[in-house]
Amino acid sequence: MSVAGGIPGSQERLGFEVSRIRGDFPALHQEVYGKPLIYLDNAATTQKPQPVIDAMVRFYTCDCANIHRGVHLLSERATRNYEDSRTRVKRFINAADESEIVFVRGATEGINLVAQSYVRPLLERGDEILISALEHHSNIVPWQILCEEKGARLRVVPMNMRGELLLEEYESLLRPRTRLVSVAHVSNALGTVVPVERMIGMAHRRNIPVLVDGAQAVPHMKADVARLGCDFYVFSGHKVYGPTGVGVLYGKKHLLEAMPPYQGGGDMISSVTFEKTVYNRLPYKFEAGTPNIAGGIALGAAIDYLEAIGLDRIAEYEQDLLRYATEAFSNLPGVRLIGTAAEKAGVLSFVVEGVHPHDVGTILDQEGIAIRTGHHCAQPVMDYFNVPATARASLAFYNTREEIDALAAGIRKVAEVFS
Ligand code: 7TS
Repeated sequence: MSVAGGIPGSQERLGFEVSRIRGDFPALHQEVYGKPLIYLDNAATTQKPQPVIDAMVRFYTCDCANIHRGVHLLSERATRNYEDSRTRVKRFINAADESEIVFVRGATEGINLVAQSYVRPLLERGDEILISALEHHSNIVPWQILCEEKGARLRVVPMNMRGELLLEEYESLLRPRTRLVSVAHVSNALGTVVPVERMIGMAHRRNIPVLVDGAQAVPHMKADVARLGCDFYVFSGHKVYGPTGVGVLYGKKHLLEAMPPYQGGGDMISSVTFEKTVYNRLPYKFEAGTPNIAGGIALGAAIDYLEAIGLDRIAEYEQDLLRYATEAFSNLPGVRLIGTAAEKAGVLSFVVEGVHPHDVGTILDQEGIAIRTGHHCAQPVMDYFNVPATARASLAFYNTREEIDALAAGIRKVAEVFS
């Protein structure tokens, strides 16, 4: 591996020590095709800092045991570390209590859990579930499955050509039969920051509960469930510099209490006979089977890492980088940004005139630049903007202005190759 990550220069902006931060991410310090890796696919998944990797290694090296059951020391240690992580998550999103933090596989599983355990028992023919036009498939398909089964209707809040939701239309879609609003906090395909706080207020005035899909928000801004007032909030560990296979469902305690278990198995019970099972208390009622213990512990390490830098400083740095990149894109001939909302976070979705996004991605890859191309699991967004796919560069706080310059140069090269 050659060291290409610690590019010095103008990135030491805003007192944000990006070259030191880059030093914490081993994967950034490699070459691909003989070029320094420029990793701009952070909305798909983020690279991991050394403390997160260390936490995984430490678990498997020293503390490997199952949790909540052993009397032996290793199991006690593993249990304590896993539950400490839950406390960190609670603090991180400002939940009231650890019992409101359910560890799941990721945002997708969190949404499916709410669909199956909260909405399914109360949904009747003619009821409505309200989502928005900018959702990821994870926040569309679980509701479609339910609506189909129950004869309910999926309603969609429309957006404008900048990728902003239309709040007047939203208000008119909050109806007596609306059983839940489920909306992204930040769009993965457009970068739009959705005004969820306002939308939750509007829904709550009509006693409609709200789930917020925070998969793309938590990496970029302080997500405060108490301030938002949301009823449910989900996010994925791997998008916040933690491991894959672990995520979080936050739910208000009284709602979680009333919900039936999502899956049956070990750990979610308090007693079992062949006649009757008594379920465990929250949050274990929703955590059947051996969980991703190493992942849960390492997610705690990721949160520690983020908090040590500070979400406010991360947001400030990334907003500066986003402005810089947006300006750079405006000088690229034949390039159109898809998603130009007034409030955005970390995503530049774009098309290059006359070039298929996959070709854009392939040529950039040869330059060592990793972006994502395709529909980003948000096909309705692509349909709305009348494009089959986009190329998407998504930012993290370890990215630099120099990397944006390299991206812009790469896109110019794409345009030249195809002209
Ligand atoms: N919700 C949003 C807004 C997302 O962006 C994603 C993943 C998910 C839910 C699902 O997360 P998971 O961890 O459960 O898979 N988004 C992306 C993406 O934009 N590129 O790859 C995955």
